[in-house]
Amino acid sequence: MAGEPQADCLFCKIVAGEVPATVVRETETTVAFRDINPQAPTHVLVIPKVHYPDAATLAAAEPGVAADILREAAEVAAMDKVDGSGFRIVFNTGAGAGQTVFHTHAHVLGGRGLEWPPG
Ligand code: D5M
Repeated sequence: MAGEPQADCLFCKIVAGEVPATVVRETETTVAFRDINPQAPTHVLVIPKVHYPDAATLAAAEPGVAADILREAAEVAAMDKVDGSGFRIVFNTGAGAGQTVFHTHAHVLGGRGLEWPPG
C-alpha cells in the first residue's frame, strides 16, 4: 500500500531503528539525521516516516507531510545555526538528478559558501 514501509529500503530501516543513524530531530511524521557522506559542515537528511520514492510522489499523496519536511529542514538549519548565513534544501529526484536512495529525503546543506548552479 502507498506509504507503507518497504523491506528493502535503507531509510525505512533507519525509521524503524534497524539501521543506526545520527538522528538529530524526530517528529510524528519525520526523522532528521546526519548524512553519512557530508558535503558541507551541516549536511542533514530529513525524511518522512512514510515511504514514497521521491519528493514528487510524496507531495502528490501526502502534501502535509511534504510541508512537514520543509518545516523540519528550517528547524535543522536553526539548530546548527546556519540559517543566518544561508542554507540549501535539495531533493534529488530521479537517478538522472543523482538520487541514489529511493525514499524521499531533503538534503539540508549549510555552513559554507554554496555555489550556483550546483554540479
Ligand atoms: O542521497 C542519498 C544520501 O544518503 C547520500 O548523501 C548518502 C546518504 N546515506 C546513505 N546511507 C546512509 C546512512 N546509512 N546514513 C546516513 N546517510 C546515508 P541521494 O540524493 O539519494 O543521492
